[in-house]
Amino acid sequence: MAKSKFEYVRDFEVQDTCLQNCWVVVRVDGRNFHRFSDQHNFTKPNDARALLLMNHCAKSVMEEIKDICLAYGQSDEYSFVFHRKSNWYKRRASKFMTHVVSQFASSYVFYWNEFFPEQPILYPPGFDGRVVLYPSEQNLKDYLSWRQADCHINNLYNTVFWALVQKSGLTPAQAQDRLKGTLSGDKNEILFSEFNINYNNEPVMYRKGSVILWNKVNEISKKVIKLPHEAEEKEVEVCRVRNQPVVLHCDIINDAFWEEHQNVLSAES
Ligand code: DGT
Ligand code: MG
Ligand code: MG
Ligand code: MG
Ligand code: MG
Repeated sequence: MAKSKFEYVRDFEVQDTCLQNCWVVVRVDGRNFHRFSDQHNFTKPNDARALLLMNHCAKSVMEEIKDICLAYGQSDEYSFVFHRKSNWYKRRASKFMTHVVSQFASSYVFYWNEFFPEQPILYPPGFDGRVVLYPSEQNLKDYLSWRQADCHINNLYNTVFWALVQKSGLTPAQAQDRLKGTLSGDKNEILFSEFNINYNNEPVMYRKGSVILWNKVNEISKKVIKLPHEAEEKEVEVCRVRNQPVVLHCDIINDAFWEEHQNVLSAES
């Protein structure tokens, strides 16, 4: 077919192929969720509804994009890891990033009501996205450890901060002042001695964030079949193995996690 004289504009598009053999991570993060969480009355420091909605959206992303082998989320962010051998959309970074972020954002609005039945969504939230390539398994594990360490540091700080504000009546400025220069041991101590809170007993989803992996489950469904030599139709049970994303709340910094889930990074697809 003859090309139009306009076709040349295609050449203005740039190649954005992700380097072969690297882990591709897409991280999405809520835009100005400081404001969004305030306006939608998220409980402080953690809102279980909001975190469960984030997990649900991440599962929905994985159901749509099977080349994602693992996801990790905390606060208003989620990281999606594409398998290093993935050739989805010929590894175009813009495809990876925009599909993940748009699927995530539309899911967030689509499923909002299920998680916030009493809180109408007041305006359309946005999410940013970025793509980062990690060339070695260790780099990828360190990336995920970095996000989980971030979760821990922020959550410990926020837990003490809001205890000081909500239970001791300090103003936010006073609480901030009180925590200035404290180490994590000091924060644990304040929680324990002043609020009788053992930080390690706080909900594990808040402390560790959420990891999503694929898990094989047996799915049993009923099917009506008609055998050629029988007059009547009959109902039979059909069992098939289905891959399903499952959410875990556990430590991913120590080797134990990777030893337990060796196939996650080694599988070819
Ligand atoms: P950004 O990402 O630069 O557009 O700006 P923000 O405001 O989204 O900043 P970010 O992503 O660094 O921080 C996440 C904000 O979301 C932070 O202000 C706290 C809020 N947030 C996240 N999860 C919760 C929650 O469970 N409860 C409450 N109250 N706030 C939360
Ligand atoms: Mg944000
Ligand atoms: Mg930010
Ligand atoms: Mg964030
Ligand atoms: Mg198209």
